[in-house]
Amino acid sequence: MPATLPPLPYEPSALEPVIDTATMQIHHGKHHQAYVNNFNNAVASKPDLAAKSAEDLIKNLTTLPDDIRAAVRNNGGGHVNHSLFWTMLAPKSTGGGGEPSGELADAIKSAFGSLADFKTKFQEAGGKRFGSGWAWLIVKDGKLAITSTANQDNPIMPESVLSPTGASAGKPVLGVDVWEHAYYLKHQNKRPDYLAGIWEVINWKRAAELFAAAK
Ligand code: MN3
Repeated sequence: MPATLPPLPYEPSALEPVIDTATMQIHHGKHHQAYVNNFNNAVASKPDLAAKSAEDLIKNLTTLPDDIRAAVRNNGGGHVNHSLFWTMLAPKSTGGGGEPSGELADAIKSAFGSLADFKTKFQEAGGKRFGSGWAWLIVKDGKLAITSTANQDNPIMPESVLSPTGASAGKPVLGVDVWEHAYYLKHQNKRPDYLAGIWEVINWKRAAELFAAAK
C-alpha cells in the first residue's frame, strides 16, 4: 500500500509562537509530502516491497536491492521521521510543554541527572549535528540515551548503517528535526534558539507512550 501524508494533529498555527504557521505549512504540506511521493515512486517498481510499510523497509535497509536502498533510506526515513515528529509536538492548550511525569521522568533523572541536564545534552546533540539531521532520545539496551542522526536516518535503522555517521541504533522516545527547513523562516541560522524553545511544545505524554512501548 502506498504511503500517505498523515494530517497534522493540530492547526498549522497551533504551535505559534514557538514554530510559525508558514514553517508548519511548508514543512508538512511540501517537505513531508515530497518524502511520501518519492518513497512511493522508489518502491513502485518492486511489488513485493511496495506492500510493506516504510517503517518495515527502513528497519531492514541492508536487505534492500541496491537500486532503491538510498531512496528508501532518504524518503522512507523522511516519511517515518516526520510522521513521528508531528505527534511529538503539541500546543500548550492540549498539553504541550511542561515536564514529563511517571516512569519517563524517573528514567530521565536516572540517566542524565536532571531534566535540565537532559535538555542541555539533547540540545548539544542537535546543535552539533553537522548539516541536516535529527536529535533523538532513544531506548538502547533497556536504557535511555541521546543520539543524533544524519539526513533522514532514524534510530530504527540497522546499527551498521548508522554507526558510520556517528549515530546509535535504538527505539525512539523523542525526535526533533534539526534540518534548516524546520526553523529557518523564524530563526534563520540560529539552530540553538529553535532547540531551546522547542520544549514549550514537546508532547511528553506521547514520549511516555513511546518509552513504555520501547522498554
Ligand atoms: Mn523536516
